[in-house]
Amino acid sequence: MDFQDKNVLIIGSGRTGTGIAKVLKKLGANVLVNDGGEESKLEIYLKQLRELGIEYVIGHHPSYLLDNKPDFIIKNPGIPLDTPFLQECISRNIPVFTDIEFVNSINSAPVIAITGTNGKTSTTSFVGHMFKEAGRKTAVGGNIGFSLAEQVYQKDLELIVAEVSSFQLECTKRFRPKISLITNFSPDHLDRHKTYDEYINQKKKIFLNQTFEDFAILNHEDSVCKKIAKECKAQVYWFDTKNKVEQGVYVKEGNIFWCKDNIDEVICSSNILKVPGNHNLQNIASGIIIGKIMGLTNNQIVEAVLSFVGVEHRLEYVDTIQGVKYYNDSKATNTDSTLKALDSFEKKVIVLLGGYDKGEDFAKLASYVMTKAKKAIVFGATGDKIRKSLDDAKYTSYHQAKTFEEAVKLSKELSRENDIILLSPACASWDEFDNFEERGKAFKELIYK
Ligand code: UMA
Repeated sequence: MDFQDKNVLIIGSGRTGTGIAKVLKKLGANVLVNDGGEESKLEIYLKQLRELGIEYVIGHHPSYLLDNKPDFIIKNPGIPLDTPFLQECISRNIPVFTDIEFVNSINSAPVIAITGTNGKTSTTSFVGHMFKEAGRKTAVGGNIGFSLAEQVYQKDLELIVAEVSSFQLECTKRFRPKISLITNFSPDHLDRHKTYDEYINQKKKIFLNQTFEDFAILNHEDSVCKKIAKECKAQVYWFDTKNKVEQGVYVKEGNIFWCKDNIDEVICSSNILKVPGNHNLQNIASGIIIGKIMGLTNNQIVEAVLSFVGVEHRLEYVDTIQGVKYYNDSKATNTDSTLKALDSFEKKVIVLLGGYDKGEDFAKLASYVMTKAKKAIVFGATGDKIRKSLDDAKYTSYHQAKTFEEAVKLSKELSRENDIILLSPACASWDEFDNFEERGKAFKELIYK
């Protein structure tokens, strides 16, 4: 698409709205940004808009913004589509998209798009790392924390690696990555998508526009992936850490194998990974498929596996203080992610659980805490709800703190030498923080206080 003189209304600044506003302005569009938040809290973004002479309206979403009918609207993925203002846009036949729809209009480099309930950030990081290490000019962005539009607005790019969320996929029409990858499925964001089926429907959009010239990578250990595979028109590759697959990557007797056209070859041993847990093995296995499809050599792939140490806020080892090891897994914003974190440790941990209530059920988490946690500290908006689930599971080694800060303090007081303290909250951070990154950073400061 040519953006010259297009009238674009961007709803919601943040990293995404601001990023795409800046890029579209540079590409000749007439851009107006509208954010319903408080001006004082948005200064970091408004400053960037002013610098490029981009106009904005802040504090509310007035209908008059639609009077001269923008060509289209780009909404921040954080804003639900059922917001009255967006419903008004739709009723006035103004198309509403998210930023990822335009990635190939900004840069024509092949897009590798990665989604799934958990592991998408780690997988995206690994894939980006692998291509950068191999000397390919690669942009990494999207839900991982950087505006995709800004990352891809550069010359001579060879590859775009995008982490995409259900919130971003929700408003896509033509988004068509060269390679799509779904890590796994479990119920998440039900407050937003209402049903699990609807959440799956949004995620599926990652491959629905693909054709046989494209590639779709799916998790062979995931029942939903297996079910939706028949809807893929792209060439399907599988990853599995337990059983052999016909085409893709699998793990057998401690070795990672690549299999295509009935030929199996060992890539490397699975024990060379620096990142802990079977879920990380899955992430790396899926990433290796991308490396192979894109023509990396086995040596290049193995070098990347050896040098990949993981992602900040994702089972990140922080420090050992007075014999207590601290891990920051603030990115675990749902129960499934926390179950995987608890599974990654051989010994029982002291786990911090709580935060914003996304409507999840904590019964399964409680049963895991029973066997995997020496102690649990529950806190924040979901503190009472998690406590109730722990009571139902007859788990008694828990303590409750009102705030996140109190929870970290309490965990330190209760710990003994050789303990592991794991922040893996199973909830979003929005009751006390703007995002999980802030929560993770706070954790990394509070452990020294
Ligand atoms: N707003 C309005 N009107 C409304 C509601 C909100 O104008 O009715 C405004 C808010 O005032 C705010 C903006 O919309 O200014 C939304 O800000 P934000 O902080 O939610 O958005 P970004 O900074 O652009 O962050 C987004 C993603 N956030 C969400 O999808 C909720 C980030 O994903 C992503 O890293 C970032 O873009 C970079 O591209 C975070 C996330 O939690 C990590 N994602 C979910 C997940 O991973 O599960 C989907």
